[in-house]
Amino acid sequence: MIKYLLCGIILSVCSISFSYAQTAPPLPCGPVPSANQMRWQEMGYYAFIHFSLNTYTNQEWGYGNESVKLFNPKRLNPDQWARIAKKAGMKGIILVAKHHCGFCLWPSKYTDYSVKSAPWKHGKGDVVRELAKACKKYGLKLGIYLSPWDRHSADYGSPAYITYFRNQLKELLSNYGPIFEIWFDGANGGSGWYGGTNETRMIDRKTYYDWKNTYKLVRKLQPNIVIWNDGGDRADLRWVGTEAGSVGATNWSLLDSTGDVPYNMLHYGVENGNAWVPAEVNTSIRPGWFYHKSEDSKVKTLPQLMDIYYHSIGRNANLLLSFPIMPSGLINKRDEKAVLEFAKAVKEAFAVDLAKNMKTTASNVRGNSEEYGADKAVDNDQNTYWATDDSVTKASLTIDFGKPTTFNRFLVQEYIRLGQRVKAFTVEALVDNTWKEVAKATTIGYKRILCFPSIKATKVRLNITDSKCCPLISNIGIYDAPQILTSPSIIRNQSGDIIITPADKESIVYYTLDGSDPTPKSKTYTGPFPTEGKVEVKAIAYSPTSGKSSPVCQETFDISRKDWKIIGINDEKAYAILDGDPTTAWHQSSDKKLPVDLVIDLGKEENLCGFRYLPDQNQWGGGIITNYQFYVSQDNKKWNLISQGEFSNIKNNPLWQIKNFPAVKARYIKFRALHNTEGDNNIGYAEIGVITE
Ligand code: FUL
Repeated sequence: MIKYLLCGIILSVCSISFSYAQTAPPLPCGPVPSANQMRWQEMGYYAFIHFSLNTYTNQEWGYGNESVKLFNPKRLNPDQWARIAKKAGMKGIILVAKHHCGFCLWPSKYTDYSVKSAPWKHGKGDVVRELAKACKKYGLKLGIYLSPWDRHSADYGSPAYITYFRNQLKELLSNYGPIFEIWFDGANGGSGWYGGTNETRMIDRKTYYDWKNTYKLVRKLQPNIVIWNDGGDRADLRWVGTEAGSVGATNWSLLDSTGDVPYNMLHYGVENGNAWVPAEVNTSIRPGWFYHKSEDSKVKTLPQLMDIYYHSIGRNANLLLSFPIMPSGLINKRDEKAVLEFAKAVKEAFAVDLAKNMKTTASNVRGNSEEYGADKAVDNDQNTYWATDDSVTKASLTIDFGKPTTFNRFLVQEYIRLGQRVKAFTVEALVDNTWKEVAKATTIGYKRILCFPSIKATKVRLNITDSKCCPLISNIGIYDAPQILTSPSIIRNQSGDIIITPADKESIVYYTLDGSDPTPKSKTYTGPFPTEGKVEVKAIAYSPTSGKSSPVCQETFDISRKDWKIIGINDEKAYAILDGDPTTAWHQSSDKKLPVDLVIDLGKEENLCGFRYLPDQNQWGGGIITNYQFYVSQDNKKWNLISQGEFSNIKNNPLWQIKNFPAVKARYIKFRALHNTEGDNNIGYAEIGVITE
């Protein structure tokens, strides 16, 4: 009897410990997010506000000597900014409180270079306070961008500036309520006004700001904050290495967060990084960060914004979308329209989750326990998840619609509180009893969305083909997003031919040359056609099957470049810079030491009033000119310098650079590169153009 009793006890102890081992919660796999990072991750997307003296000088970077008297917005209304952000579904607003020029949007005690010296509200205004109030009213969180680089301060470069910088941080983090994020821009050091010295001051980005102690101060004043910095220094969030609006398709929320972090690591994260540093994609709704009237026609279109959405939020990142405020103090109507259309389209795309509460099965369930069952991935609860046994790193989960169902989006989320795990996965659809692969990807993270052509299937299978530890999937969503047509691209080659390319083969392209918006009644594009002189081309793509049109794409071209000759260079490839195609580039031979000249014969005398330069668009191409001189000549002998300066922020945002000057007649132009972003001899160009009267 005692023998049986003992056996029974041993057996039940065994079975208790056996089932305990199988259903114990998974252990963390590598670094995990902090509570602040987790709260931030769930915010998804939020607004950025760029407004400063640059708004009044039409610049991207102020030099630091711009007059505070320029700051006099007639209709400044942070309530409008917050109302738009709220309506667009955003969760917060980050305000550029001080940009590189040093001008402060709040009445800082530590400088006169602020709103308190401006005519606006007779020096009694405080933009930060007004925005904090508006955010509160709309239930939005407030964030602050404080530029570490200050081209106004006489102390910049010395220890005294660090005291000044920290004093400003104290003001901003103590007087305006809770701050969810602080942004420390990576653009640091270089030329500036610096109290009238007009010099170049370089600093060591790693040591100068003593980030360790600066962060301590930040966390003490705002314990719930997340700190953004461009990579190293153990910040909470990282830059993604580009301002174009995308993070890598492989995106680990991990980084080796010490030392300098190269661009490619910022873009993709580091699989076995030692710190949790998730990605924030920052981009502007227009090409530039600050308002330029000339960009009114360049507000990002719906398909462009949707691409940004899928390449940020859809790739395990948050999205920080910037609005350039107009001189009046308001967000432009076009930007408002664009963001609201975008928000509506996102809502429509993800309105009906076809996977919700569908029948699920999995190849493995942790300890066969209900707690970790496959249904936990479709139960609409972020806190439950499907998990496998610890030893499993390949597994699949099948969703049964019960009937043929059409879809084109697959959304999947990991339970990241226990780390980011999945390294590779595929999505398959059961069509006519055969499994077809519809998408293949690498990382998942907090949220991954895959887009593919619409498919009708009865079942969908997620195959995790590789994972760092057992996978934990908290959510799967399947959607049938409405089609959104991408605008065609328009270029003009050197001979003057207009070439219009639709994004897909099925669309028909319609265009106009008279400034009117094209419709399916306009001219059909059948192939390149010749043009002379200045032209404005507008085009749409139209889908005959859905009857939908893309947004209008609009390009204006100046004089034709047919007779232009590049002088003194024996390399036919150089003509890539005149071919109108932004994807082709040419680099001067690297044995040339800076300054390097590019001389062009325009073929005849022209009435010039500006020039345009597009740097190499290949992310790794280099050769981006930062400082230039522009000369003109009638005879290729006597040259007149008519424009010189910097291309601000060209490294992070390599856009068309447009420089205007008083009209001048000339037949020859000389574009001189004085300096590039890397400080080497590589000088490249994607395109060069002139602006004529
Ligand atoms: C960059 C800055 O230099 C730009 O002007 C802008 O503020 C952007 C958000 O960050 O690095």
